Amino acid sequence: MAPPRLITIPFSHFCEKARWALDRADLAYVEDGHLPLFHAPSARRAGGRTSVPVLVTDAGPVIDSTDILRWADARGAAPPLFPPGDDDVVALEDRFDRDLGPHTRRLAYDQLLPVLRAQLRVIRGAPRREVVAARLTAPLVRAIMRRGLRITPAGVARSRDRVDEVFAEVGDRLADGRTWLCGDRLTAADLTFAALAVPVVMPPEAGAHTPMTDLPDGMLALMDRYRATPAGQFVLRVYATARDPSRAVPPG
Ligand SMILES: N[C@@H](CCC(=O)N[C@@H](CS)C(=O)NCC(=O)O)C(=O)O
Repeated sequence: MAPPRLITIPFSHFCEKARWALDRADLAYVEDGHLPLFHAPSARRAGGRTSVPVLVTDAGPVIDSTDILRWADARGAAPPLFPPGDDDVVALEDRFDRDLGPHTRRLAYDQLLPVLRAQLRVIRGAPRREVVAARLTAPLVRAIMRRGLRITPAGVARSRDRVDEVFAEVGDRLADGRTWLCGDRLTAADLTFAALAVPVVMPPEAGAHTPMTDLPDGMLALMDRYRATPAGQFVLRVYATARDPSRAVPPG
């Protein structure tokens, strides 16, 4: 039986969330990475909408990162990311998906789109032809992404507030000295928070898929700002202790 295919944008934090769950459960898969915009035909062909990750399995596509975590829970060897009956984990995972992921993404793209051509030189895991095409059409790609992600000064300010709010909430939860957000081991709440915080915290262990060189000053300032918070420190710790670096090999 062929291993499932994980369609991704390699540096997408929602894709990192899914990839981490599959790696952690020791489930085999083949990653099929694409650049943003170029990813859509593959996602659609696989039976998804346009968003990734999509896990293409023999039994059909698994279309959302949360469903991929549950798919991994049902098949993998690791203790489940969603402990049965733990509503707190379900609620936190959902909150981070809705109120953190879209906003860390907007803050990072706001900083990185102006240096798109330089970033295209360090991106790994996407087909060469897509990188060349994106480099040739960089102004158009930049404009489409700014419009699609609503990257405006007001949108960026709103996203900063939302990220601050979620980071403060997580910091409050950790203030009693606990190791994990819920219970006494890693769950979907920790994994989702850490993965969706990657665009603003940039833990080194995520560097195989998220390019971290040639970052503009604004991006470094963003990273310093969030790394300095208790929630940012938590992200660095979760990555250092729970993300096996031997699995963080870039695709292709
Ligand atoms: N709820 C989805 C969100 C995934 C998502 O937002 N993916 C982004 C990449 S970070 C994407 O594919 N955006 C392009 C698009 O929607 O066309 C999930 O958890 O899988």
